[in-house]
Amino acid sequence: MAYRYVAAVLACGTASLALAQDRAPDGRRYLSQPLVTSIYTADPSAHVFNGKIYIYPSHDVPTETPDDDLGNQYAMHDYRVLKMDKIGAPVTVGPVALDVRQVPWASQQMWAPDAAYKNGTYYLYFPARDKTKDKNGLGKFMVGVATSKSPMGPFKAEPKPIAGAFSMDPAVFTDSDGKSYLYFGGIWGGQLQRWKNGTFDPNGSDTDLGQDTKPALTGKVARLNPDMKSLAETPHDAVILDEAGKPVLGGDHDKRFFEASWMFKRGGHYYYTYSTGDTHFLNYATGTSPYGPFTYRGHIMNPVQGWTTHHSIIETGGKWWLFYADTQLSGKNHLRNVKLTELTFNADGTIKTIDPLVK
Ligand code: FUB
Repeated sequence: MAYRYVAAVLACGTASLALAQDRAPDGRRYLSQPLVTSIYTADPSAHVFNGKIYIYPSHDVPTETPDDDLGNQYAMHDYRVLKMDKIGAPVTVGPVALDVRQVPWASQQMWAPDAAYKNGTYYLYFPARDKTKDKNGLGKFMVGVATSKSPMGPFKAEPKPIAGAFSMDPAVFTDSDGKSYLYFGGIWGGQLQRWKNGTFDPNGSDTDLGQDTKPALTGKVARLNPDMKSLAETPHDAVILDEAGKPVLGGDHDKRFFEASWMFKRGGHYYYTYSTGDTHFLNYATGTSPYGPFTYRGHIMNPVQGWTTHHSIIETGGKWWLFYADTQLSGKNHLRNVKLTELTFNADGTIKTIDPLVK
């Protein structure tokens, strides 16, 4: 078996957690190598601020908690920001940017974050369980915001979660007119199925949505106020339509929304991208408004090694880039490593599907 010390140079001299193998257990070769090996990272939200690339990932940590459908194995408690001057440059791993103990309302599970910049302030958006208890003895997922004068943090959390936002996986998109939108939501462990009409049902279903022949649950989108810390409106459904113009059904697991919203705009078209969760695809759907509806177009990426798949997409240096994660370093679902690869478009604006594992 061939081994390589991948990314050791990229990790700025910090010790590696593990050796990265060239090939997955099934013999296929990894398309890309981990960006950092000194800590475990996932759910990378990449941005270009002041000409540099900053990645806001989840910071995965070891736990003895076995895998379950609520995601209790994802026991993360803080965030660290990654920075690189340009694609391919060495990656700096920042110090702790925000810890759950510094968030007055949060109890545990600092899951996939995102960031934004406006008027000299950086905003970190993050989900975490609050301090209430549901039937499982766990808090409900809410979305918070923290601010800093530096893109690397440290960030100071607002005392309460963002009113009107809920569930998890926040992603902020700022349109060319300067208006910003918060996308959020995720089913199963993300509890989106428990929020009906904006109210949380503490005894609601964990995974059984009973939705197979009905329109699938959707991610949510709401415009942010100019303060970037509050919603300007009640969240809308980010509806995904199939090729026939009908809402994608809950039973269509290869197409329906599960988690990991990410919006970008290209050629005047809004690309709403997301994960299908239990079928492990990254998908995209396009529309003419940040609110949708969005028409399903296809897969951005086939399944990675590992259960989750969560990404971001940016344009920098004249090319488009997909940031994603797999479990190359650990082989464990909850100990992931972020990667990147180029994203290419066909002439008609469709995306060329990427295979993260190649023969
Ligand atoms: O990393 C924890 C959770 O797993 C994220 O919030 C989801 O998007 C999935 O990647």
